[in-house]
Amino acid sequence: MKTAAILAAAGLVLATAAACSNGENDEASDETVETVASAQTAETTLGVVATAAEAYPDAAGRAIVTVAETTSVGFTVTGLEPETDYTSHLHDASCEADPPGGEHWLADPEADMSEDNEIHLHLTTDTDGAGTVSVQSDLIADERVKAIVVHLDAEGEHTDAMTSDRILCGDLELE
Ligand SMILES: [Cu+2]
Repeated sequence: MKTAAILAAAGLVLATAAACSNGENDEASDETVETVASAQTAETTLGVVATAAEAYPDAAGRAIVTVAETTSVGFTVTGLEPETDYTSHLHDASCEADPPGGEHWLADPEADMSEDNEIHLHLTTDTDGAGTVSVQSDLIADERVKAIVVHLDAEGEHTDAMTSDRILCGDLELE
């Protein structure tokens, strides 16, 4: 009887988790422990990486990441090329790394690099080379996030790690 009770309880937990993930109902949520991550915010100043210093002497920016039930990332840049497309990602190493920011942060480190497994932002600058962008992702940024990097927009395959086109980098610290 004890075993049956445990199995029944496990079944209830699984059923509750499935219901919550669909966002349909939470009437049984008092049967489970709520594990909503406490919100945290990290801010950083973006600096020009060494390889871009000559081309972008005035580039600068500021980024903010807020992690709660989703991850919100936003940044503002100035001093870039006017009316130009840029891509930004959360990265897994500090701006001191080589290349700055290391590789892309992957929500599932065992899965491949893809837009679905990373947090991306796409930005087109205005006529003054400035811009602001924000994105909200269902992926939960964690302590493996170490930096945000702004690249010239990539041409070709996304799986290119884009080591040569980094312009701005800012260190981030999440728990
Ligand atoms: Cu990147």
